[in-house]
Amino acid sequence: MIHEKYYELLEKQNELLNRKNRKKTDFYNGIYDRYEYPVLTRHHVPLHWRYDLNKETNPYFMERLGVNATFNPGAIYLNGKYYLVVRVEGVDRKSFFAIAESDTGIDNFRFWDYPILWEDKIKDETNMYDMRLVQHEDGWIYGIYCSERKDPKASPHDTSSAVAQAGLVRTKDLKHWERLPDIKTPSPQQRNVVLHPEFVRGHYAFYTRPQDDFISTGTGGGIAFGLCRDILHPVIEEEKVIDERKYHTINEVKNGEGPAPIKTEKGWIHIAHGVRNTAAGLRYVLYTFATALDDPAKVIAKPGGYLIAPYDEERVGDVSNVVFSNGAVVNEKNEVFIYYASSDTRVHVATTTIDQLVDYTFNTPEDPLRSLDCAKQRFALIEKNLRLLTDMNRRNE
Ligand code: BGC
Ligand code: BMA
Repeated sequence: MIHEKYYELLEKQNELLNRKNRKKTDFYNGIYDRYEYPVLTRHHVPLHWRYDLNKETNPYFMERLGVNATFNPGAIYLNGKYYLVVRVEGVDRKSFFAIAESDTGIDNFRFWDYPILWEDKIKDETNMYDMRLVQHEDGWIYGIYCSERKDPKASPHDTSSAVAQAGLVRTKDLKHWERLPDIKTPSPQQRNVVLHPEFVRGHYAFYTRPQDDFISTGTGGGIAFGLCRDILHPVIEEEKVIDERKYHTINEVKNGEGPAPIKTEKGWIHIAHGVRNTAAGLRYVLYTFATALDDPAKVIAKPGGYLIAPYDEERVGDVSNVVFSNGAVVNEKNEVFIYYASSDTRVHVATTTIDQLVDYTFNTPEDPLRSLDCAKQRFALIEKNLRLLTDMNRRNE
């Protein structure tokens, strides 16, 4: 017998799943829109993934396998639908991947019946998260995720040191997944590895993020670029840093490629995360840069500062003061949907267009890196505007 509480909770959940989302009216920057509600929270996860519905085996209708958070989704737009490969984190701290689908991209996301499974080939892999989904021109959809395991070199009493590697999977239909070997790079640890959607000089091309340690990037200078000939034996021999971390910027401590870059007429647009340290811990924001169409490793534009930072209630969560993105899609109307999670807790969407993203990325002034130069930069804008305003006033007299 099914517990009566199930139907009560189901009704409430359906209200949440059917709720229409709308643009926030109290937020404006001309670059993108924010939305009233997150597109996914742990409350969107199907009840039958969490409760045993049977009244005999679960008389109190307890959550048997609770879910802590839904965040950092990979994203893909296929046949008119928006799909997210969501990082679903159980109350046991382990994450797994699950697909949620929507017709609008801004609301009504629904999880498929089951989370994603593939053949268990990497036995020491403990945790999996932050998948980047890429439709590659070779015909496959690839997923690269962070595959985390206990550091085999850790001393016997050290039960937290870990190694992060780039796990690789591929699929044609998002249903059947093939686990390929981990991607090897010259760096001892890797996170935020992303496949470029096109071949570059006949090779598979990747954005990587060299790092010496699990948390600290150490000598890893920033977002790097590397090539590999054979995706079935994924070895990147050389990583060249293309977007360097810099002192006293939004990415002073770490940065990493977000979703796969978006192709536009003026260049590839990259959305990345930048991290700086504060007395309250690390602060994660998103920023963009552009690389050349004929050389995706060559940066040709880089706006100063961040594109998206934690805003209002986004600031607070399991890991507060974080926004992170590893999924963005473009539909046939050239509308861009940037999926980002706030504070490792829930998923939001920000929408814009290719034209706006290009204008923002190519026409936002660069970071001059020093306070007085920043003040001069602003001074010049004010001067230009005041001149225009005075001219207009004179004309109207
Ligand atoms: C967590 C990630 C985090 C990483 C580095 C992992 O164990 O699951 O969310 O980014 O540690 O702090
Ligand atoms: C990491 C990422 C994310 C996470 C962020 C903040 O390094 O890989 O999984 O959102 O830290 O905790």
